[in-house]
Amino acid sequence: MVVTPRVTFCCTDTKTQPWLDGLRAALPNATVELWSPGAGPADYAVVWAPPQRFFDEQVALKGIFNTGAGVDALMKLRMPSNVPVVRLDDAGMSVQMAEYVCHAVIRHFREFDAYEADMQGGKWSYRKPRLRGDFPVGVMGLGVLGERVSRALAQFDFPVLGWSRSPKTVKGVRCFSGEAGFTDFLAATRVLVCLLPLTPDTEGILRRDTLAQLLPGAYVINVARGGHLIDDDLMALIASGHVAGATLDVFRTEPLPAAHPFWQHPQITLTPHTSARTLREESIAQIAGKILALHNGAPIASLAGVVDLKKGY
Ligand code: NDP
Ligand code: OXD
Repeated sequence: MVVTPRVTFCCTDTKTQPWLDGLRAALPNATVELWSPGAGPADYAVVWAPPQRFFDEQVALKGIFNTGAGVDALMKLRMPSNVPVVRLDDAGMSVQMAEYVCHAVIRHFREFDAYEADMQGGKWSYRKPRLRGDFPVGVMGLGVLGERVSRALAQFDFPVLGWSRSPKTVKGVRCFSGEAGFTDFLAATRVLVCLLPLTPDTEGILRRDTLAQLLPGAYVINVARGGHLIDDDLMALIASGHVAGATLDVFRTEPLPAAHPFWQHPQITLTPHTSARTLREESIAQIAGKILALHNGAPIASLAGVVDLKKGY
């Protein structure tokens, strides 16, 4: 007997109809419904930031699929401990992240912001070319996104360093790991890129005492989560001159509140959490493929992107 999988979709902050249409097209033999309070039990959930009530009510789940790469919002909820949680594994995000970070690094290194201001002011002038070797870029997090970003940066001949929890080897990247490697990683880094998941271990990791260990004239690029950064510490280090500036895509409160000092800061470049967007078609194809695999009995360990609930990512 063929059992029809029941899929429930609950994504706040997302236009729901195109997702429902896409999931239905990709899973023609499944029942795919938009979740609402009191809905019947589903086998698989496709979610982004669902309310606690969702998990309180959905007690028959066999798999939870997150429509983003980061699961920090999910980890704040009470979830069943025996149900696999699967996050997006790239799904078109790593190339976006590589272009965003390379753009931010190169814009800073080549002083394109200053050239833009000069040209807008009718000023034709040259700056002394800087030495690439003076701008080692350190990538925190060498996972799906961080590894792709570090390889892309290495293509531009920047000295690239990477830091992860467990030891890694990435061609063209000087790799450090664990707490033992953190100080050496920071001390050799001038441009710091954060691509860590937000977990109890990494919350507030971009703070005064860590950023102060970077090479003088440091630059900070945060594309992971706002909770990694202590905002006031960044502002103080920019004011002291130790940090030259920052490019920030993510914030503790999103949208960034109108009164936040980042908005007006001349050395901080902001974007609205857009460095790597969830691409609907790629994501639906990935999630639907995994739902079918699980439903047909594939072992959970065979799927990419399964979250280790103890580590929180
Ligand atoms: P992965 O899980 O593939 O990679 C995480 C990396 O961080 C791994 O290398 C891991 O080490 C490392 N890490 C985790 N904890 C620690 C720690 N305590 N100390 C040192 N290293 C640690 O995640 P992704 O690359 O797919 O995504 C990373 C994050 O990017 C997401 O969690 C999300 O928050 C953010 N993101 C932001 C987007 C945006 O638009 N701004 C879009 C998509 C994602 P190890 O390899 O040893 O496990
Ligand atoms: C994600 C994000 O985690 O969009 O995928 O930030």
